[in-house]
Amino acid sequence: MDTPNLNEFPPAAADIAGRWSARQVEALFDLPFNDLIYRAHGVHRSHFDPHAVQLSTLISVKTGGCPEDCAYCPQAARYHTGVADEKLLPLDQVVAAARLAKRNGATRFCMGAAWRGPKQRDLDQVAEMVRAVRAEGLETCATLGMLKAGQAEQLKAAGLDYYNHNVDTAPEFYGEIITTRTQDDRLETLGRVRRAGIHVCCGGIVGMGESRRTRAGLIAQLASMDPYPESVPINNLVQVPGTPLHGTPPLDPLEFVRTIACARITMPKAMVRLSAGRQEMAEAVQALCFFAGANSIFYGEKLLTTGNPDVDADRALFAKLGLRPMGLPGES
Ligand code: SAM
Ligand code: DTB
Ligand code: SF4
Repeated sequence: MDTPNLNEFPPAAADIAGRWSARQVEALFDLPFNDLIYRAHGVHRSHFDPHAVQLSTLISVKTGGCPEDCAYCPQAARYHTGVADEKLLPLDQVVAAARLAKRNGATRFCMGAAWRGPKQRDLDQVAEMVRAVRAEGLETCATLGMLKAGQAEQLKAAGLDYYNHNVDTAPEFYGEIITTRTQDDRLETLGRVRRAGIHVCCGGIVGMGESRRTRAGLIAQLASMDPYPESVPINNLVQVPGTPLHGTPPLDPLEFVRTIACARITMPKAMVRLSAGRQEMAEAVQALCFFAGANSIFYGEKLLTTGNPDVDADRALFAKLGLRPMGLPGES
């Protein structure tokens, strides 16, 4: 008698409407590793040049002192992590950092602020930063927390290309990580961003002690957004002493690769961003992530407050793997 193929049950495919349930994504996670990354790589190749990786440089324009309680975050005022509460950076410093990022080969500059959401005065200043960075010939991205009515439109008018706002984890695990705002609050901001015509950058974090089912639930939630985000950052938790999640057993690196592969299969045309956690990740694991469909990274020695591989290390890795930086849209 033929042995039933358990990998086909439940089917590792979306439903007719293209939506993915957590169970369907979990079936992808459960595939033998080689089957999963072979499939992901095929999807990747049919939509993208497999040798091109998009480079974004991050800057923290407002660091620390955040009133939220995100259990992973070194910038939450309530945890004692040694991150000081700083003022909004002056415009000239932001422009100087953007010029350097461009000279190093980045095509996008992402400005992050440790706010629950921007006050109107703050937003006016960030809009000036967006204008100035765009005038340098870079794509712009901002991550400022929750937006109120009209704020996304103001950012769009200033030339903002992307807004990053993560759902962070699957709905059933979210309350274990953040209590000061709900996932619905986040979805509301994402709706405002989408309606203002700004590209959506939305992803999450793994390695927070969640189950495989929860990781599958995160990917299913992102993939079922209509449309799914243009950019999907997958962060591996950077454990910072003083945060509640410090000391969480680390995720098996191959499970991280599986998460990237599932994001690629379920969101074939999205830029899948291999985000936080690269400094702690072996080069061979990063190489597997690129094979499994990751095609963008944060580039430059710092994320917001924590470290990232330096430019020379990434250039050497790209040379070893035959990868090259992706140009701006419309450039060859
Ligand atoms: N305050 C804004 C917000 O939360 O939307 C914007 C900045 S916040 C630092 C941006 C994202 O960084 C978070 O949503 C989270 O996914 C990610 N992040 C923060 N701390 C992290 C850590 N320790 N490890 C991995 N990702 C982290
Ligand atoms: C995202 O998903 N990851 C980036 C970016 N969006 C803003 C932030 C990672 C932050 C890691 C911790 C830190 O450096 O403070
Ligand atoms: Fe504040 Fe953003 Fe950090 Fe949460 S992730 S504590 S909102 S800076």
